[in-house]
This record gives sequence, structure tokens and C-alpha cells, in this order.
Amino acid sequence: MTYAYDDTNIFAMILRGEIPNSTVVETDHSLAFRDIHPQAPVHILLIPKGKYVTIDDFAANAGPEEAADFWATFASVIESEGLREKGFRVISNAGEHGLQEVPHFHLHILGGHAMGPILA
Ligand code: D5M
Repeated sequence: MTYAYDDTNIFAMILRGEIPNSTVVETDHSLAFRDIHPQAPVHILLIPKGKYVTIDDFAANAGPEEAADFWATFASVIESEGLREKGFRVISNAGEHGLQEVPHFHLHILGGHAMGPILA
């Protein structure tokens, strides 16, 4: 299945520089920034700059260079935010059943305190 990417989504606007964001790290292919409604002391969103709707879209269709860049950026966020020692949680909501609000693939990286039991 292919996904139709909607260029009007808010993360596309962030990537075009049309609205501000609180950048944690930016690379050629990836951007990490702070969630506007943090659910934990550390709540970072990591996105590829490419037009992928969901995590499976990215897994199936990203090129090796952008995939490698994405995971290297992920590791650098864990390091720079000091999340390795105590741990963290990663979530990617996808589609209607996943309650995905913004249709540009993103990882939520949550840390800084102990999480509750895994979600409903
Ligand atoms: O979650 C989408 C997430 O995106 C949600 O936690 C709020 C966050 N969000 C929405 N707009 C912004 C801006 N402008 N900056 C930073 N964070 C934002 P989802 O997984 O799609 O349900």
C-alpha cells in the first residue's frame, strides 16, 4: 500500500520553516524538536525530512542514507538528553487506530521520569 502525503500537515510546515520549533538536533535528513504538549519531562519528536506518513511507510520506502541518518539522530538524542542511564519510552502512533494526529511519521521519545504501564 502506498500512502498519500498531505503537504499541509504541521510538521511539513515546520520543515519548510513556516512555523517555529524548539530544535534539539537537525541533520541533512532528520529533525528532532520538543513536543509542544510534553507528556514527560523530556518529550522529543524525531522526524525524517522525507515525506513519510507512518512508521511502516518509512520502514518500507526510506532510502538507506536517510534511514541511517534517522537512527544515528535517534541515538544522538538519547545521548544528548541523558536518557541512556535511566531509560526512556518510544512511541509511534500510526493511522486511525493509532490515533495519529499529524500525518508525517514521527517518533515520540519520552523520558525523565518513570513511565506508567503501557498504554490502552
Ligand atoms: O502526535 C502529534 C504530536 O505533535 C502531539 O504530541 C503534539 C505535537 N505537536 C503538534 N503541533 C506541534 C508543534 N507545532 N510543535 C511541536 N509539537 C507539536 P500524534 O502522534 O500525531 O498523535
